[in-house]
Amino acid sequence: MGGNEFVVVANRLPVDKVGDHYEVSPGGLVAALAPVLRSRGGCWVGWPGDTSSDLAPFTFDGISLVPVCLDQDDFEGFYEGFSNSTLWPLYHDLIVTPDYNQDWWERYVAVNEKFARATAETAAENATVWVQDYQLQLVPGMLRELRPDLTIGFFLHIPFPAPALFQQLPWRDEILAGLSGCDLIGFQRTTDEENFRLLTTNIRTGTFPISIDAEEIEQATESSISQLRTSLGDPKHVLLGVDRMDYTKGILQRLLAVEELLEEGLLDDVAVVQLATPSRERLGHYRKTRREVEEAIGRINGRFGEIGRPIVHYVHRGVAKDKLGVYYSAADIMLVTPFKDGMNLVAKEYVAAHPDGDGALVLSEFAGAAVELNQAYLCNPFDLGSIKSAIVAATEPDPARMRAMYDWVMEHDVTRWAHDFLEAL
Ligand code: GDG
Repeated sequence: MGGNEFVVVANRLPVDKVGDHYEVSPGGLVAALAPVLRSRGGCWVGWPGDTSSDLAPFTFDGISLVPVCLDQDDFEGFYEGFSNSTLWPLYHDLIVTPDYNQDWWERYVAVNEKFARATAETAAENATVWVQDYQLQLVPGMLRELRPDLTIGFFLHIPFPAPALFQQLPWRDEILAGLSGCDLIGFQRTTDEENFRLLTTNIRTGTFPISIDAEEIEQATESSISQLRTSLGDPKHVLLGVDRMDYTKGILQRLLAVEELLEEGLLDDVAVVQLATPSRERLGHYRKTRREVEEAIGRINGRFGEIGRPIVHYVHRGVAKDKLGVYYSAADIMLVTPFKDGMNLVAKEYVAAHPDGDGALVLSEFAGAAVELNQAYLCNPFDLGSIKSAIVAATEPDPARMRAMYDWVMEHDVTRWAHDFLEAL
């Protein structure tokens, strides 16, 4: 037993190793939980992000961090395998086919055990523990066994699938047993919560849509915006996509929609900026997604671009946070077209960058964000015609719609999300 009254357990620690030191990894979750961790004398249990280090607990920026070290086999079986090749596609409604592999499952159990043990050792008597996301669904049940005194919450950042899909999982009973160690499970949308409740009703659940650190989104200056637009050739319409390079995000579909609009002469004088952060690059489905996206970009530029003036401006690297803010501010139309997404914080960040009501958000109905941002230009990403119509409508946006969404996002930020969950817990 340790001395921490509040423990956050997440797959990743909120730090990245840069050279031989650590830096806080930017993200809303850290921003929301850091004040709670500091004021309640808490700690964060998680994996440091590489398989080489055997790291002792350390304090960073006033937060105590408890590393759970993973070796290469853990990384491949637990992380790349069961988490990202089984659960991720299954919970995103089989956009690609999940692989069911007994060895990966055994690694998932073993790694969840490591997390549960580290948490049990660090939590004070009667402490509150908040477990995050699909990688750690067995931790609540294991913790309940080790430490019956704890109050345990769990939040699922990704969707929860319909029972008919979930029941494919050979280890469905074990996952449900793991989650039933919780005092409260939080979901992004009521549909996720309802899907879960069709399987079991004796666990307390709630819907808590996650949000962003709205104050952190800085309004870009006029000069940085006009500089960016000039570098794009001063087009009439700047369209923007910002995503991890993931098959759930529908990046190819939005490019195909733009291509058809150009072909039909329904859109012109346009520049598309697609920022895509590299993600899970050793997995075949991710490599295929990247290949298809890059092929489409090449084809669109070849067909409709001019020398020195491509249609699609593409970056396959991480972009600095302040730079991202300039892109959000400069974009006339934000394209968020996932086939399925727990929430999609990019949609909320874009809205927060438009306090004056300018800009337009094209948003998939299948993103959790569509529940709150229902004033967006909604589309069905499985229907190219629907994406095309939403883009065309967004070229003449109604500022009242953006203003309403802006007010909503400013009121419902990530601090409120964390507060609401912890209150309920
Ligand atoms: C999962 C769920 C849910 C992206 N590129 C860069 C960059 N980003 C930042 C964005 C945003 C975050 O990454 C992405 O968050 P999303 O919510 O859009 O998507 P996932 O990574 O899939 O997150 C999702 C979320 O968890 C939270 O619960 O909303 O549904 O899938 O904040 O700004 N940041 C920087 N450079 C980049 O190039 N600095």
